[in-house]
Amino acid sequence: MNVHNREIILIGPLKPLIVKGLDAVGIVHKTAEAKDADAFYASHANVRAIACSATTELLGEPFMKRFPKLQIISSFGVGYDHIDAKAAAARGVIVTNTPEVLTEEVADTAIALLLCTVREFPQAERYLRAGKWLQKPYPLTKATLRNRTVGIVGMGAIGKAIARRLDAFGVPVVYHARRQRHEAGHRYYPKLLDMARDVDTLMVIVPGGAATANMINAEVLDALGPNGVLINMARGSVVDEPALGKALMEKRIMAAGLDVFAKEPEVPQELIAMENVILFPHLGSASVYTRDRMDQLVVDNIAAWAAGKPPLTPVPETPFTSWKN
Ligand code: 8YV
Repeated sequence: MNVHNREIILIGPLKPLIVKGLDAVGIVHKTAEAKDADAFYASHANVRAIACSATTELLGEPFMKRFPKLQIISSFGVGYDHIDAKAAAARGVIVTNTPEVLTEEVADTAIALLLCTVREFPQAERYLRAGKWLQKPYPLTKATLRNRTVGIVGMGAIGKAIARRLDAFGVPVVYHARRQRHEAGHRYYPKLLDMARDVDTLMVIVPGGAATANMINAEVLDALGPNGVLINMARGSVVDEPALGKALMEKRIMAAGLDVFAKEPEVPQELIAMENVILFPHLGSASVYTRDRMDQLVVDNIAAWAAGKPPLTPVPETPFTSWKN
């Protein structure tokens, strides 16, 4: 492939590792530097490769149609609900994501969020900083992991890494997923509602998108009950946010730990106002170490494409056979 055919559109922030890596592969056109996005895309309509260095606005059929020769979208993040992968498949476009390199980091964050929510560590730290410990000790926490059962919603690679950690903690784990994973070694619930009824803690780690939209709704929260704790490490779209706010307000569940929100970075004021909600600014994978590995994988998929080799991590909807002409 000559250099002319190796033109790449880069969508998203200009992270040094990505920019340097792509510069070594071909000519990079940066949306971050474009004054008018429409004119910019129109002037590069012949590109065959797009790299996204962060999750972006939805890249659907109307977007892909602008690039008739497109062969690959190399996307940052394990989640790719911002890309219509079925539309890509229909156009012969390969979509790649960045799985595995973030699995353990996100699982670490999930456990941290769970512990913070159940044992109120952020609140206790605020208490100390406010000088209140000098008056009296922080109250004993109502909740503990010691008498809880965690129902994991979604048993992919990250779900399994979370389950492994909870096993080591001596916390009973069950799970709900689209299909049973026999290798998981935990009780499987085909129905989410049944699991929510039987456990007091839900750990949500399913992919986002239409199939999981609002799956954690008022009915599920009520099944979880007044002792219930909800942890969302997936996507904001998976939880009916107003229903969650209402359930927390009315004490129909006990607490929630949220790393993701429906309209990030906006977080509903009612959630911010509640003491029994722990809010993380979407930092599941957010260490320099792990983000560098994710960035590198975005580059490596483009480099494989440029060399005419199979992509490293195509998503299941766009399995690789050959690069289209
Ligand atoms: C990133 C994520 O924080 O990989 C994912 O799907 O949600 C996170 O690792 C996210 O992509 C930020 O843009």
